[in-house]
Amino acid sequence: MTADDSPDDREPKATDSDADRAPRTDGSGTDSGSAGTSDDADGEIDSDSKHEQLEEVRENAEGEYLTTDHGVRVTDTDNSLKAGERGPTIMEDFHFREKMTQFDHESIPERVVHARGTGAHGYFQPYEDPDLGEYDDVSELTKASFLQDPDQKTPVFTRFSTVVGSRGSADTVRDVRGFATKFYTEDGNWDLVGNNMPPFFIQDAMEFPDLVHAIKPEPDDAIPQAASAHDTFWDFASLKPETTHMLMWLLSGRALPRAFRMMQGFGVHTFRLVNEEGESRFVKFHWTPKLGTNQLVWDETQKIAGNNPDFNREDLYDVIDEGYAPEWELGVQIVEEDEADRFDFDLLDPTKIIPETEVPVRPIGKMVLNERPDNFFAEVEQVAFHPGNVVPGIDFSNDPLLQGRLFSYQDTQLNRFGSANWDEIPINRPIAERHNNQRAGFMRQEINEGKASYKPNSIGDDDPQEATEAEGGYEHRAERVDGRKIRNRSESFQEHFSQARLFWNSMTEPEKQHIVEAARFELGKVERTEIRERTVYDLFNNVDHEFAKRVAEGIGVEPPEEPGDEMPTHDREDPSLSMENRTPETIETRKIAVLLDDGFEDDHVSRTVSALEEENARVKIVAPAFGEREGADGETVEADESLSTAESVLFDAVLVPGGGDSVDALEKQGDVRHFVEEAFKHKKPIGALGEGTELLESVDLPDVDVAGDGEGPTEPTGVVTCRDDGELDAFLEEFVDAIAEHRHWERDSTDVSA
Ligand code: HDD
Repeated sequence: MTADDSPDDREPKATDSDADRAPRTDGSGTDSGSAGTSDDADGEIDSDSKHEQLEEVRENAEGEYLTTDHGVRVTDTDNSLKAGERGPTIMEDFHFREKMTQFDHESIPERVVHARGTGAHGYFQPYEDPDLGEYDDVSELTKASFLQDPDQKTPVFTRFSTVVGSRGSADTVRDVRGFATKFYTEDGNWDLVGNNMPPFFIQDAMEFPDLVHAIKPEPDDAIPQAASAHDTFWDFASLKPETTHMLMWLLSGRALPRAFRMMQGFGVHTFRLVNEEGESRFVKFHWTPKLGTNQLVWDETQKIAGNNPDFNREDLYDVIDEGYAPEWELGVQIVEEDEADRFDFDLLDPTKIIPETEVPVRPIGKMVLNERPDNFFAEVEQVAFHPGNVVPGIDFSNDPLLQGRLFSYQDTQLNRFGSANWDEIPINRPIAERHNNQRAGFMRQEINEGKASYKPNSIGDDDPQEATEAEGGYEHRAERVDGRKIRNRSESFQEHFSQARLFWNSMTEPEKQHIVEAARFELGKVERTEIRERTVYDLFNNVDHEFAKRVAEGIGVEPPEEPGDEMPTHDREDPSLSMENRTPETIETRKIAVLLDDGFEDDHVSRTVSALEEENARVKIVAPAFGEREGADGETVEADESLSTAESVLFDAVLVPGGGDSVDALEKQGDVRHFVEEAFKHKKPIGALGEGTELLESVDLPDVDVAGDGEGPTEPTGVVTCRDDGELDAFLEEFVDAIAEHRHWERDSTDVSA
């Protein structure tokens, strides 16, 4: 639906000045309350609308003179104005003063949580034929206009983040990831401010400052950075059993995503969808990545943090630059209001999920991120989200965590920007028109015409007018609320272990082992024995007895003899919780290192590179040094990376082509052997052709039958070899399958962190 062809009941309300009133988006350019006309001449919102709005504030210095902020051309920006060549600087030097003042003020407070992040532009598009099961049409669920028309693309900006670390911390730490999306809809901005894990640690916003104080660096020495593995966090967690479910997620591979484009997103809270008839249903929002969910292993994350602390940030921009726009499906879990009580948990409790075995996720549209920002500060740092930014058709529930967030985000933006006008910053400005009587404050951008900045007024025809619900006005759902003021926790919020156990039960053995090893690391870093014991006895032993024993054995705590009193006995599983069930059969965007030197087998390289690229993998030639490399038959390739810049941890798979001279040269390099050994240790697929197989033999990979002499395991290990060029096609097929599998956990399921 477009602003121009909105149905009659959404026209502005009838008054004498009707003829002057502009459509809901400021495409006409008339009476534009929002500085920066954004959309097409016909007022229609499309995927370019935000881009066009931002175009008005973009600046490009190419071929231009250097000027002061006030537009005066500058003759010399290296030397301050002095009284004599060796004399003191003169106050009159306006260029020096301005340059220095700008510099002195160019940092703003970082976000108190989620300080480290990155973002990209894109669009959201409802599906043509949404699989809505009992609902034929999304309009039965919600009147949100941007969800209705499959031809309409609504611009979005999404910011991904870690939570705990400061702005300069590494990307690959063990942490929750933020997943916040601003939809610039024709009805105003909707911010879906979620995480990559569906439950949360606590149940009431009142506890949030305590949670954050506990997990952030400790207050006396500001150690450790970007880590939950320390006393104060586990002290807090062990005293709050409601954290248990989320702790299981935090200890799992979900906390080490391979890429932002390979992680799910969740709105976490139960929200409401409301249709034109005013009917409301509960909803949970899900983002599902088209590329599936994939994780790094712990040892790898530590090395990447040193080798490339911008690993996830860079990955997002690299794939966009290389033409692969990451994509997620937006899905909803719908619960009728009168069915809210049918669950064994409270829908308002944010430490709980709705298992997909109970309510399936229905896809309703897709998000594509296809444009990187031009300026990190102006766009990624200044983007400001607020869960209270909703549009008609989307409403809140009484989840006490959500209710508190509705205060906190507006407040935190005041701290970050020092002004209530943060919504006027271009990246935050809606495309929908804005008209109200707010027109002052620090850094006001808009120039509001007219004398009357109050209501009611007769001087300005009483404009701007309030809209009725039929005219698109936001009407809060008239939920009946009746209660006494009370400060306590509902009885329905008191069970904390059942879903933690569901999560544990749903893991594969390598995933369980990952959780155990992560817990051993985290608690191993905890100095106080009583905190380690409390976590094992009071939390983990109430999830699963075996789990608690396995952790205890690794951290010097006496393993519990009996299961905890509160341990649920159910053996329910939900396959959707295991990342292993979410690995798609595609190798699209996987980064594959081809290790070679002069004398490589030309045919091996050309055929494998083209076969892998055909599958949309990103192939990088890694040679001992940068520059051109010549094959045995004279073909040349350019090295994308050298052994000084590339390590196996930065790749998803390794291929060693044949060619005697090439392999001989590689074999002499310790870095090459380390590359292959480490890729193996991290369970990555490895391919070798011809003489390349000798390289694998020389590094002596454990339990792999590289020699092909039957001395070794026969089960698949993700190491694919080919000695006969006649079998190259079969090799390629097998290698692609091995890459699609992502990691080969069966190599050694007792050593997941590697
Ligand atoms: Fe929050 C930032 C997600 C609970 C208070 N939060 C922030 C961001 C994300 C989330 C993704 C970064 C947004 C960006 O990229 O700029 N927060 C969540 C989720 C929660 C949650 C999924 C639980 C369901 N948050 C939560 C509570 C409070 C806050 C309970 C306080 C009562 N969150 C904030 C904040 C931040 C923030 C302090 C810091 C920077 C900002 O808001 O803009 O206000």
